[in-house]
Amino acid sequence: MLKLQTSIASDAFWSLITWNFSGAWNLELEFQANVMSAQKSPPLVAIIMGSKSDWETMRHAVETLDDLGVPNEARVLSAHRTPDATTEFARKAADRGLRVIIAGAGGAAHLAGVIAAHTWLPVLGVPIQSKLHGLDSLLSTAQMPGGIPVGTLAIGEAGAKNAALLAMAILATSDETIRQKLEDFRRKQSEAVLAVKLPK
Ligand code: RP5
Repeated sequence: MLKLQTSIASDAFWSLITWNFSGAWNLELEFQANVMSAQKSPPLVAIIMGSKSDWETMRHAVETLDDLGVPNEARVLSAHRTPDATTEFARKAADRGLRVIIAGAGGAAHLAGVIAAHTWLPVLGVPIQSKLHGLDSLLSTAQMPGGIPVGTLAIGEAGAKNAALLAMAILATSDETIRQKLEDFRRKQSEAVLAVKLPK
């Protein structure tokens, strides 16, 4: 009997090979494979940004998910400039298999709130650094009236990176592979901090 198990993570490896001999000649080969690349798997996280000019910030969310092997998609949609397409995206997101949406916008940043209004999926907002140092973006994203939540992260690059990690934490509650990757990331991060050598 041959049993093949796969999961969504990107790094291909053969983690367990167990040979079980039962009866006279019955051979059971059991192995676990983790062979599907993040790029080929259906996206679990969408990274939406209000403008191409947001990419330099939002790419940190994309790169974090790519580095940790979480299938994702990224695109520009604007609450103001493409309202119909934004609404359509949000309405269809859950049925497409997406599980978390990250939305980054700057200025009068309504993108995360508009998306959240049209989906039950968790929406994480990233305020983009703006002409007002991102405070306008932060308040526009965070100050949702009660009833439609947006989980708002820090302004700029750190917020984008943390949005990806928080998306992973949400997925990790029901995905063992992603939980392991998140824990590995945390462990390596701690090791790197403890290994720092100061000039003195
Ligand atoms: C927002 O307006 C975008 O999210 C962006 O942060 C800001 C400025 O957009 P551009 O004028 O650079 O396209 O909708």
